[in-house]
Amino acid sequence: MEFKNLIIEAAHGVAVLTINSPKTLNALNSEVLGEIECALFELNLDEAVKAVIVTGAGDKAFVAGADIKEMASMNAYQGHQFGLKGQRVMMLIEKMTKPVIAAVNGYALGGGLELALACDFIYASSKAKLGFPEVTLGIMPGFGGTQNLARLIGPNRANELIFTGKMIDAEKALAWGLVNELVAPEELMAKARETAAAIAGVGTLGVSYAKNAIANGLNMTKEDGFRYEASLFGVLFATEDQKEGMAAFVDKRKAAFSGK
Ligand code: DAK
Repeated sequence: MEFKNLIIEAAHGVAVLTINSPKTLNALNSEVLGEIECALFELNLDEAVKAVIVTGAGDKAFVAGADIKEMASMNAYQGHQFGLKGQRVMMLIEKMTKPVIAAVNGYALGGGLELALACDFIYASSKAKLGFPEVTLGIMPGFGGTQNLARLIGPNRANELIFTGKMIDAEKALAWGLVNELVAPEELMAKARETAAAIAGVGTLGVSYAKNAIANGLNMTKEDGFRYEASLFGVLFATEDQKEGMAAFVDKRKAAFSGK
């Protein structure tokens, strides 16, 4: 499928989805959100893709938020539809059976930071700036930001970031645990690709079930989470990946996982 605002490349199990609307610093309008939803849906179904990287085109922005110019003239119905579309994208990333890495190459603001937070983890350029400017526009985060940020970095730091609307730099984002690692801008994609390739080389189903257990377990009591983990763990013993992974260890060879 062709997209007007996205560049999709896939090779060796790793797909890169680049949001490419530089005139608005890759801001998320209805069309861009719809394209991201379609692209992620397809990438999730594509068995050759084992890990996905989401990034922004250019060296200035990952995504500078939802498109303020489009939102400015929305009525309540359109605002509602827009919100539902954005939330579908964020939930889709969480429900995808494969890991999604955010490579934050510049501004990640508002809906852009929510997109990054919906991913399984974030690598950031040392020049990135992150924040939730919604309150400066008279609104609040609405694509899951209040929920995902507070769960990731705790309520107090989330409160400070969201209530002030101020941006933080990449160093502070690292210190707060918002991003996993800072990388020189020119090395960001290489780092993300290296990690995605490592994920693509291990047991597909083990990775997929681990993602499922972590995401769903966070909404359970610890005891229910343990029970859920045990069920998924058990299911893996009915898969070719488990047979192949363990046979390869015993035979002292590299496993060739089929994802089945
Ligand atoms: N939307 C539309 N256009 C944007 C944009 C945005 N978010 N961000 C930047 N642009 C455009 C600028 O208007 C400018 O366009 P022209 O004037 O050239 O036509 C171009 O991109 C370059 O931007 P600047 O000239 O401003 O570049 P600077 O380097 O000076 O500044 C900046 C970069 C990122 C600091 C600045 O552009 C900026 O403050 N941008 C806005 C950031 C922002 O406030 N983002 C948060 C948006 S609120 C919802 C759920 C969620 C949301 C909404 C609804 N529902 C449940 C309904 C989410 C809301 C948000 O994300």
